[in-house]
Amino acid sequence: MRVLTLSMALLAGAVGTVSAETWVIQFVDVGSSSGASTSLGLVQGFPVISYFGSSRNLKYASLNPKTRVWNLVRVAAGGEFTSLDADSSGIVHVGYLDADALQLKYWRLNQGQASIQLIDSESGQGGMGYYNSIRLDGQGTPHISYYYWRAPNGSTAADRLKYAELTGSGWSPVFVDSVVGRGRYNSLALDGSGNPQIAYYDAGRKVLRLASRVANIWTNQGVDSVGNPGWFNSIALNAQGLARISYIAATSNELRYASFNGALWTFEDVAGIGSVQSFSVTSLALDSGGNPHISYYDAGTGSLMYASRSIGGTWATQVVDNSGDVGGYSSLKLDSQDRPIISYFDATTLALKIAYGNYLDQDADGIPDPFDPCPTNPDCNSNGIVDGREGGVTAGAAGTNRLENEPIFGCGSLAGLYGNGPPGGGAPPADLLFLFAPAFYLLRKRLLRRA
Ligand SMILES: [Ca+2]
Ligand SMILES: [Ca+2]
Repeated sequence: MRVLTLSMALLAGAVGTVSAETWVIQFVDVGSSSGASTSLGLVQGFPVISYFGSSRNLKYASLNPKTRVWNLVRVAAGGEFTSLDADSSGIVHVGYLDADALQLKYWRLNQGQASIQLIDSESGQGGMGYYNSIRLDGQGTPHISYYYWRAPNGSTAADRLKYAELTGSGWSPVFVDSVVGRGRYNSLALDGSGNPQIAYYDAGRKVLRLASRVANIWTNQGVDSVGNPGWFNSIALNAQGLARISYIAATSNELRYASFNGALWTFEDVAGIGSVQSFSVTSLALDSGGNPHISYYDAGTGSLMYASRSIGGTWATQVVDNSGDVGGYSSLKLDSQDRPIISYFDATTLALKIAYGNYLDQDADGIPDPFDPCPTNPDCNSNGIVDGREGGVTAGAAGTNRLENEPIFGCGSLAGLYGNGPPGGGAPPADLLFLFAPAFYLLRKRLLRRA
């Protein structure tokens, strides 16, 4: 049985216990056309972000707890879509697509010691696609859901949802759902016993699905089939292990929220999103009371948005940032006081940004007091630039270890896609657009700028 609740998006603070957040916004990486595909974590309360840096690199930004400076590291060539989780001991785990090799890889950072492992690959022309989601269980063991995109013969008609977890020193990939056409958008959550649940999109039937594994047996169910739902989903589990999922219904261009009570699903249309773009990622987090909070992109206004629902069941939405075209690929976390922190892509300045909700910022320089090395002077280095707009510094000797040292534009050239010239005579094939969306987007931006 389907229960649909339409809720008006109320002005923030108008009703209920949801208060209007104040937002402090900082530029994290302003170089190398950075920021698409971001994933946020917190290490002892300090934010860390894995992200995609042009032309195709996995990058990593971490706020140094001692210096309060953002350190930026280029981790690996080929890295595109990433997901990050940090365990309680401060070890950072990142899953990412190596889009050069179409391999799913794992980067682990422990107190400055880094390593990369191959999670899954395919022979011939085969390989993995865009979306992946990594989560840690109570023991700090990483689990990841991802998308098998292309078969060895180059066919994309065998695409399916996969899952792997680290067992001992190796990964054990399995197909979660044997039906093709499923898994392009996927997100993973683990319950208190480490049992995985994966929300994913069924492109064949245009259905949001949920797969779960109990006692080593995978089952799945259709969740929602109204309005082409399930795009850019993000899953979280409540204290009872029941799924909550944010996602986009693509026909109605709506942000929707689904919650399960063990027998029935309830659906709420939260807000309109204008239109669906390649970076219209939603990101869901539950606060300590189990209330949902969602960051998302409104393409109608080019804004980063934030939606919260109070205990009373009323959704409030709020503009977080609307300076330029911002808010794609957002990633939301709540800190120990349930304050929201969001990483996202600024498509106008091509920067990685972060927004902090309800943090104090005495000098209004975009850096919250707890993270500001100079909390009462907005231009501490007297260079005429407000400190929060400067971005971080590329880590060298004083920063995190660098694994690879390739030049910014040295790898992953789009020339392989388009020959030596830019794409002309129509759009690239949909599957390429999908896989290389950030790279294509950045290329288009550059071409438009030159024009
Ligand atoms: Ca400040
Ligand atoms: Ca300055």
